[in-house]
Amino acid sequence: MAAPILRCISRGQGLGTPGQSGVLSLGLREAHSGAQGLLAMQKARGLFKEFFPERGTKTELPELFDRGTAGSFPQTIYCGFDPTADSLHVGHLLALLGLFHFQRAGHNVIALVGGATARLGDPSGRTKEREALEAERVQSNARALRQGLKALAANHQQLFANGRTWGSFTVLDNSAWYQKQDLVDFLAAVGGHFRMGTLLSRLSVQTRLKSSEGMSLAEFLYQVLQAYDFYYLFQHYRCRVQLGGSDQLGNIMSGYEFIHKLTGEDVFGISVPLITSTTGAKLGKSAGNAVWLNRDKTSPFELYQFFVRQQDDLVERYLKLFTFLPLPEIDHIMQLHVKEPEKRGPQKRLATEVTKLVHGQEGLDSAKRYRMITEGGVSINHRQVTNPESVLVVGQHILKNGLSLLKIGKRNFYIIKWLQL
Ligand code: YSA
Repeated sequence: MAAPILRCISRGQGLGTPGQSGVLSLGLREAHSGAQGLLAMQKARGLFKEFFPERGTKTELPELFDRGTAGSFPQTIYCGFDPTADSLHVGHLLALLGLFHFQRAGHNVIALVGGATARLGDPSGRTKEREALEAERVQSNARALRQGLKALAANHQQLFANGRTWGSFTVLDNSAWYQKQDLVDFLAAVGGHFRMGTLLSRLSVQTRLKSSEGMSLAEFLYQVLQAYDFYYLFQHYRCRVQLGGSDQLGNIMSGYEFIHKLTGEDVFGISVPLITSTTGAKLGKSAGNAVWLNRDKTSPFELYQFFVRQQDDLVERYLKLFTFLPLPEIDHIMQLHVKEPEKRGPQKRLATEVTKLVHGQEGLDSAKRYRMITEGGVSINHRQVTNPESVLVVGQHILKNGLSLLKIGKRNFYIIKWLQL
């Protein structure tokens, strides 16, 4: 039997129940925002939306990232991803970019795969209960997500680090600490620290309780597990900040309350805005509108096209959210766009930056080749080929003498000699 998990922690002073009103949403106070501060900068880009709690009891959130404050550097920040599918998607990418910004500033980040939590299903932002996932399916999804997270972190490092020292990027899975956890031990040690009134007051719970379907105990307990994860990472990795989409704020608050109650220490939550489709639905698997980061599900070309198709009114916002381009460069790109809107310069730059980050230079090149073909830029033996998946036919694309004349763009001609037909 696993040992009781909360044996060695001391009970700190309690803190009431901060409601949603404790969220600092309109802007960091002057004192919080050193002009160049990481938080203020990401707030200006629109990436960081809300900070919670508004005030710490001993420390303020910006102080955590201040190199001048003794003992505060580097910090550890985490964000969780439930393996409800076998790939990350564009919505997840925004939370990951939030982690990358911290990593670039020298902090250590943790991407936590919810191999355990995905079995329960997070009710946040959902009107219906998630279909229960079998353990084996969750395990194989979790494997795929861990791989996807590592691949993205490696791309990010390879493309942008240029020899600079960044913080670490660690991938963990919460099944590691729940797998051998005895249920009675867990409830006895953790359960007493959560108040039903507070748990019930969460928006995710209220919405579901009012729905005709109601809410299962598994879903209701989800926030307790997420809160415990935060506590676990605080204890083992000194992690003081949890980042997530704004649908995660309720769960993050539960973690804050739990940790603060047990240890008296300050921890914080940061949210990123939710990316929605043109109909306003959150982009993701549940709404069936996910744009996947795994190339077998959404090819590099399709990912590129998703961003190249963005409307003018969104593209500047997305350049700030999804790329690392400095703000003055984005301003410049937008100014050029006013003069030559038909060139769709900002859309192409956005698509290029995101495709490169997700699929590397090779993926970007492949997306551009596909795009050139679909736009009619390639012909073989004077016939346009517009389907990148076309099979070459002897007698048509390959002449009887074993030659093809390939034209790419307006001026590039190649003669191909096929050695074996
Ligand atoms: C978090 C912490 C834990 O200790 C354990 C598990 C979790 C996972 C969390 N409860 C969850 O279900 N997240 S998620 O898998 O649905 O999404 C992962 C992250 O991407 C979340 O922060 C979520 O808010 C964010 N996200 C998903 N779709 C998004 C989005 N962010 C912006 N726009 C979207 N469309």
